[in-house]
Amino acid sequence: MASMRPTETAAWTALATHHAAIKDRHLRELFAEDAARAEKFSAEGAGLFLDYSKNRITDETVRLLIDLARARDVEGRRDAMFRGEKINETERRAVLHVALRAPRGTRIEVDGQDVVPDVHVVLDRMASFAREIRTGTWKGYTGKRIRNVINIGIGGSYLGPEMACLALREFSDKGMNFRFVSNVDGANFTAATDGLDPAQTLFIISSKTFTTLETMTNAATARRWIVAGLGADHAVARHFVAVSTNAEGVSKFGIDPARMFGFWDWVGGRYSMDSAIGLSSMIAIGPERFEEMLAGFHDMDEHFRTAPPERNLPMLMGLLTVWYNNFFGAETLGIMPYAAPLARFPAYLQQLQMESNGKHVALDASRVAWQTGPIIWGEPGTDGQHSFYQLIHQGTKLIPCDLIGFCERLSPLAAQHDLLMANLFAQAEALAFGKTKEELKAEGSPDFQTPFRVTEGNRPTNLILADRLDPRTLGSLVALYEHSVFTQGTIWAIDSFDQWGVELGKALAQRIIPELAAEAEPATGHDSSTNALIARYRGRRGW
Ligand code: G6Q
Repeated sequence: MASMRPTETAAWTALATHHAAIKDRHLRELFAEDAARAEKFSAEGAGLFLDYSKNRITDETVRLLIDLARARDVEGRRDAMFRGEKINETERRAVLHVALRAPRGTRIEVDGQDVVPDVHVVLDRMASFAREIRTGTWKGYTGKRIRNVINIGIGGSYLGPEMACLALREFSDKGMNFRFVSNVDGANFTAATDGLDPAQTLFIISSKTFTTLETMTNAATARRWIVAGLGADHAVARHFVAVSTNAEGVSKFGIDPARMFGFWDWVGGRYSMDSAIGLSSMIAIGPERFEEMLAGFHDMDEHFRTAPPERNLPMLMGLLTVWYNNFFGAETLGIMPYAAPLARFPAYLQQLQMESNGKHVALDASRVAWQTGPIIWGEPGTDGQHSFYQLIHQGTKLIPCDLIGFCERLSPLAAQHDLLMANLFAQAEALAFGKTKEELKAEGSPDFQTPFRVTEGNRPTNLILADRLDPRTLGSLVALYEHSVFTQGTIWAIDSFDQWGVELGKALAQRIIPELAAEAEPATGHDSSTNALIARYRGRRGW
């Protein structure tokens, strides 16, 4: 059994000593010393190539980080996850998103029962429904075919499908529109339905619990929109399907359970884009392409399960995050995809990582005495270069970044792809090596300006390079981060699979909702600030 406290392991102490010894070393020196550095610090798996040589590490760092992984038994806990053990300890649940992409015939048991056949039953039902929609066999209430698919869901029931919809647009049915409603702000629903014909619109109500305030509110609004638009209550049957684990809630809402696509309590919301929550993605790209995406996920699962730590992409990336987070005191991690279709990938990873590892209680129920999950943020390159990269290059904070690029272009504009990739490589180079006073002088920089133009470099990056942004690669990329998050959470001895802070958030507004009603007495039960804000809002909302 691994020690509960990572900081008490010999590996942690050794890393702290090692950090003191190398923290001031510059990537310029490290590269100058070792001609084989790029080759040594790169690894490949599941279609992804990782160059991690521009990190502030030496052979010794990697060795010690792997010692830490061993001391925390990352491999043992990984195997326990794959075996279906209940490693989500605070909810006493198995953590089996890996079963969602297990090929037919694989056996993964939860409480003695093989779950893989159930996964494929749902996938098959999704596939036949997706085909009906894509071919137009499925008709709306008035007999028109469906052209618009709107996913109503939030958090884990939204971010993955929306991210994938943008990322895989090139592979999608261009004759259809895919839109997403997540926010309880009515403006979201209004914009998503703007200009759409209800007769051609299908709503997918995606909610694991089927109780989430935002989703239930938007689902009710959608039902009214369909009934008003088509003039009949029973139009609902042809225009709504559900994705949920709550069959009773679904049927109470008025959706026939035969039109519900299920999943299971061992799939966490933020780990669910490859479950039935991905129904909108499957309708967009078709069942075959969706299967390719699952194969990409599975490729990375196999890589994570079998590759030795020194060549294991998710382990290496997880360990590097720990290195900066816990030893350099870095607070954030930037995710910069050099691919416009990955515009929502940083937001997706923000939930995946921050909801998983934003925890302050260790598995032994004591408060952690070490930093846990970093703040995740990011925007696509090259856009970010014209805004916040300034702070990464010349600010006072250390911000490790993951830069992601693809060798093949998806757009027909070949020359532009070279420009994009040139920027990616140039940024990684500039962040690592910077520009010295001497170099600037040699380039003719005026003396008064030179000090301000110096960039120190020594800013670490991981560079992930894949051949093509396609469904299979997207699956591998998401699984890479899922398992990196797992590695980090295991090192930090926290439960990466609960989300008690989110549960709290779900309850918080409930007390204030009735206090906003027109006929309610003025609120007095809160602090003076909250009471006054409620009063001001009620006085000014304009109705
Ligand atoms: C994910 C979280 C959270 C959840 C949403 C939606 O891991 O638990 O983001 O996905 O709150 O929940 P429902 O799917 O139950 O509506």
